[in-house]
Amino acid sequence: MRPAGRRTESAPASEAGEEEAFAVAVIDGLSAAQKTLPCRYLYDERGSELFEQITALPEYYPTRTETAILEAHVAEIAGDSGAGQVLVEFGSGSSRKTEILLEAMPDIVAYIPIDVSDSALDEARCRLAARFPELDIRPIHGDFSGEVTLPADLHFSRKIGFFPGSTIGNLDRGEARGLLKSFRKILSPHGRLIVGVDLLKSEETLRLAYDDPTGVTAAFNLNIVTRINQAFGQAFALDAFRHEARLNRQEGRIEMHLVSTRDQSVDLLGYRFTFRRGETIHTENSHKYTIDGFRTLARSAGWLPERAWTDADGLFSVHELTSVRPGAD
Ligand code: SAH
Ligand code: AVI
Repeated sequence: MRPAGRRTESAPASEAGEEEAFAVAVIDGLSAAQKTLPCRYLYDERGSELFEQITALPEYYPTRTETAILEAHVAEIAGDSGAGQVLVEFGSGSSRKTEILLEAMPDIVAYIPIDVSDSALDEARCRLAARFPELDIRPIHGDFSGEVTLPADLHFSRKIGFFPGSTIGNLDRGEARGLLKSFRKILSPHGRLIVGVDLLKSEETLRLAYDDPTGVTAAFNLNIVTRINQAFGQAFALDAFRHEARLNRQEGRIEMHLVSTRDQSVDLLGYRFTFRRGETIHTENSHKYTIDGFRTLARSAGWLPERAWTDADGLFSVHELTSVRPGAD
């Protein structure tokens, strides 16, 4: 992973590696029986902008609800942060919720936002540096599910992890368990993790949140195809795909798909991918949990669930986890 805090270095080798990894993911995903693309590729500069627009939609309840929970319980959530601690955020995006925590944690010495979106990291770093001039901000550009190496000089500092937004819901349950385990190692010893988790709710609320009438979520979903076109040539006709949000009750998740509106073939990276009318590319899962369901998952990953906070309507939850067996597998 490439540190993005000091943006003086350019890393062509790493960028070439990233492009190759993207190409491999596209070829693998579009070759599968159910075509798929990894949802982290939704977040280039445009994708991050569109996600920010989503967070402001009246239909997209998670952001405002989680923000309100954090504001209402910040003193408890911040806990006894103690001097010299480091805040590590996974999938930090705009880092707006982080500001709530940082205000209540004046003793945090360093903040490490980790994100695949360079533009989001940059914007957040500039804004936070202006608001918290004493804070040492060390962004890491990369995939939080890959190998994450924190700066060596912070190795022995106590760490608090922050994983808001229900980004954990974008992984299936097995992957989420693996990710929670790996976060425990990253934050060890004696790590503490604050995780935002979206809750199961009515079909209507979920559908509207993931298929808003103004079409921002549709644009966010379609942007993954635009990104492929920009990286590898204008292979996809954008008007030949439409956004669809599907509720998968059995898996307890809402899925985003891009539906082919006609029979077509797409020539890309030396391959020909054929689509029947109605066939889809599955671009994202967003799993929803019950409070107990998430606590069970956390326990299975070696975390001890402590407090959980929710809103009056039971839409969203914020969990405090502590490390049971520091550093253990
Ligand atoms: N934490 C913010 C943003 C959530 S959107 C909030 O709560 O509003 C999800 C964020 O995670 C995006 O900024 C996206 O770029 C990032 N992201 C998604 N998958 C990632 C991955 N595998 N590794 C690192 N960042 C990832
Ligand atoms: C970042 N992630 C938790 C969002 C979600 O709700 O699954 C991404 C998103 N997809 C569609 N709208 C928002």
